[in-house]
Amino acid sequence: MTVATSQPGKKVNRIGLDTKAYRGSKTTLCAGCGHNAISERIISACYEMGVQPERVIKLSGIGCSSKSPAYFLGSAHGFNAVHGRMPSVGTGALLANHQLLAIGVSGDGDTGAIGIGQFVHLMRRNLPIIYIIEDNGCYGLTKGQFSPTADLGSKAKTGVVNDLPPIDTCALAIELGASFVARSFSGDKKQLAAILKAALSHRGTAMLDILSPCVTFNDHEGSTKSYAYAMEHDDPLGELNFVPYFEEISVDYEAGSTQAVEMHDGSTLYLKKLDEDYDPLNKGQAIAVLNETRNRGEFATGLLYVEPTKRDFIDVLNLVEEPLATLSESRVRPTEAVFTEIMGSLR
Ligand SMILES: Cc1ncc(C[n+]2csc(CCOP(=O)(O)OP(=O)(O)O)c2C)c(N)n1
Ligand code: SF4
Ligand SMILES: [Mg+2]
Repeated sequence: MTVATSQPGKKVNRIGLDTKAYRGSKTTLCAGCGHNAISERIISACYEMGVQPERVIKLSGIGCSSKSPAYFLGSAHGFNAVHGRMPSVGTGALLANHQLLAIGVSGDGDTGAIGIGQFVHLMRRNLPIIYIIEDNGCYGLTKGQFSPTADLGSKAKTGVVNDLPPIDTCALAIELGASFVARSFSGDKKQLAAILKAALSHRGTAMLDILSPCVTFNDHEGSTKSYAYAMEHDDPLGELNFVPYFEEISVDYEAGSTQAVEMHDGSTLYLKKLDEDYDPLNKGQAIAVLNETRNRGEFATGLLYVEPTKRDFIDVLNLVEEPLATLSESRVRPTEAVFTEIMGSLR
């Protein structure tokens, strides 16, 4: 277990750990890759929320994005699954021990192509997991082919034009039952920090689609997933301000223009609305706004949809409080008499 250090003058968080305890190995991704910026935000969010690293399980599939868990929370548990299979591995891990805090990192290819079947079932189960898609519109690891989130008409580095419409993973997740759905951009530190901290306070599936430019294969003119395009076409739904349950900060806000959403653990997310009267508790409006912004060639960012009190998969299954993984054999195995009775009833 990572032990709290109390050297004088050393900055530590609420559980006595410094930021080093939240770091992982040195990144091997390209310099400037959006995925690196997201790892940095995960490190700060976990530090600021006082997450115990050993309570975390990091999960991923295959891709540059899926390598990211190696670069944060070095003392957490980790499982780098087969391509597109992170949802089933995560489901198994959480059913065995639902006291773990699951952070999954996938890519737009890992999720939207080979993993789409597993993704849809994860969303409809509302498993308690933070599921991040590091979305660069291409298969970065295999040299930049279009992925299923690449926009119709966007251009690859080779000049090839994409002639298929994209899958909107946020619209899909909302439609299927995920209870916290947000979109952000790796270059927007403030928004991403608030979203990650709110996701850490949520109980249920928190699906975060984060635009994360691939500087090597998809950052040119004609791409709709480049840094330049993201900065020009990001349409934030409002300003987010997250206040964790352990901080007694009162936020000054104008009535009518700011909405307070109470999270599962008692933290509050304040949403200062911009021009639109957006309500993140309204599923239909979330889908409509996603469609409207996409039709304008823009992408809406911020908290798109939240249902803080929706029952998660662990509640639905009515699992016992103690993790199945640590229950004694005598509590998980039927006695010989019960077993004989069951077998008898099947004759
Ligand atoms: C079963 C299988 N099929 C294909 C591949 C080749 N492959 C490796 S990563 C990848 C796509 C990665 O794209 P994405 O998830 O978007 O991650 P990125 O590298 O862009 O972060 C593919 C097709 C593989 N490793 N395994
Ligand atoms: S190839 Fe692209 S996605 Fe992969 S590490 Fe480099 S910049 Fe990132
Ligand atoms: Mg990708």
